[in-house]
Amino acid sequence: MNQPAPLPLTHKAQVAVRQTRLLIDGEFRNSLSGKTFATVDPSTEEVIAQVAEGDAEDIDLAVQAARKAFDSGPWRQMDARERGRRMLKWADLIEDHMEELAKLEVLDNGKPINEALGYDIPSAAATLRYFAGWADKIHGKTIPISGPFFTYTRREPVGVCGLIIPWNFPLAMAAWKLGPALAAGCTAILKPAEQTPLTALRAGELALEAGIPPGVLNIVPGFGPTAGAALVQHPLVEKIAFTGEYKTAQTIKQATINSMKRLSFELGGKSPNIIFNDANLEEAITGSFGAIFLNQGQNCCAGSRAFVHNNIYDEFVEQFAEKAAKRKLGDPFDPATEHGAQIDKAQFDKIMRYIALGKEQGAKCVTGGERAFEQGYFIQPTIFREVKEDMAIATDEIFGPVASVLRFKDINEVIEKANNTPFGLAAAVWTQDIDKANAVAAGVKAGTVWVNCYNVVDPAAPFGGFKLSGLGRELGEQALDAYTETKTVTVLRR
Ligand code: TXE
Repeated sequence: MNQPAPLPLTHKAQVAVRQTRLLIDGEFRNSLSGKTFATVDPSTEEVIAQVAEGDAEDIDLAVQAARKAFDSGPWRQMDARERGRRMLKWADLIEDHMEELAKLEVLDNGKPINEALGYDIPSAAATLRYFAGWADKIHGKTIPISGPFFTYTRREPVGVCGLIIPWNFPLAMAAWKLGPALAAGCTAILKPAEQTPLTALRAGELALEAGIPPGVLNIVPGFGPTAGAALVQHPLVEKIAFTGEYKTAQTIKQATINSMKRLSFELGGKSPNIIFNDANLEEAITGSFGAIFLNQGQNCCAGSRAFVHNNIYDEFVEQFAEKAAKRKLGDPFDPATEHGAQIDKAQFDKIMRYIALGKEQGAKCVTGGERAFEQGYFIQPTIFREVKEDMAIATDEIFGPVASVLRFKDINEVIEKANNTPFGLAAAVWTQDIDKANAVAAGVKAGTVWVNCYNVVDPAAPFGGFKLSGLGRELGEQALDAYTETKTVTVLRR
């Protein structure tokens, strides 16, 4: 193994951490226990700040506040258009603070500044704006039932929502859940991931400034087994929306088995990315590259299994590896950096374990495979060829910059291989033949299929998983289903 070089720190972070306390009932406060936890910069491994650590008693306070705001506060009763207007104001404020929020995200998460400015923060604003537009368009139907009755439905907010989010796209994930929840008239307790609490807290300040009333949005950073579990189990919470590992989702399911809490889950994947021999190779390589290496591979829909047609396999792997070897790793605050750090030591170790397993099980590592710098959780973009379907790197979600390139000969075989996974979040196909594209789109069990593109996610298009990859859909009109109850009202006509 080569000795990793020192991390070249070329740009100063230059962002103040303004908010580190819990947001409960419209006020920022310390945790009741007074405990704090350190949030760490993954690119330097240095502590950024101490953040108030929420526990069961803080969750209880936050849930009580959200309950009161739902039952007797103005949010749900408010003219729906006014609710939308305040959400739009919040989206505007997030955009006005784009640079500050992007820098906070980079500091806390280790992703390149260009990604935070190009995706994370603008997409959080766009998602809130999209759902703000729905606030006055959530309506029921009149239904012609038999007999002397007039029947109509109302779409009512589900109630108090516990929103538990991960660290890979921190502010964007918050917006995916808060957008539909707030538009529907729900109130919420957001539990950010313990690795990345900073942007949510700062955005919480902006929400108050935008006129989101006290108690409607509460933010309680803390750990999963304490704050997260307390939120899941709280009897006054009607709904849990969660993004994270499928095993955690199963724990949440177990913990709520004796209730009828509404659950929606957006979980991991092992998404197949299928490249036929008639594809435009240059486009397919660029697309497949972003598919796996965006956000250092910490992407639920990462195209981690590239299935490449036998006739173009060698050419594809060669060019793919050349591109990976040129990728610019380094200081995430440097605008030229393309690839930042993994989120923490646990994820770094997990990825390095899979890289070692790939080698042990006989796959050929054609590029990368090592720690990039002495300091920080940087891993070189890594590509394996001659990967067999039963190898751990082809079956498990690695959640890191590790691409497995597999071979196939014909369309039926590749559809079967693509589906040979317990996951079903996304898939992609690269071909110039519309019939092949449609056959793959119909044949793969995945919530999203991209044709000649990858990672195209828009607030208006539903996103979610088949099989172990989730339950329900986020984004788009369908997301509102997860935050509303349908009430049928039948009136006797005299
Ligand atoms: O996830 P967790 P981790 C996958 C990815 C990654 C693995 C582990 O494969 O390597 O999961 O990551 C909260 N009750 N994804 O450990 O634990 C936790 O505090 C309630 C894919 O970070 O699922 C955090 O806020 N909440 C994924 C959130 O759950 C609990 C993104 C996610 O953490 C809890 C992240 C509990 N018992 C990881 N335990 C994606 N789909 O994008 C933890 N949490």
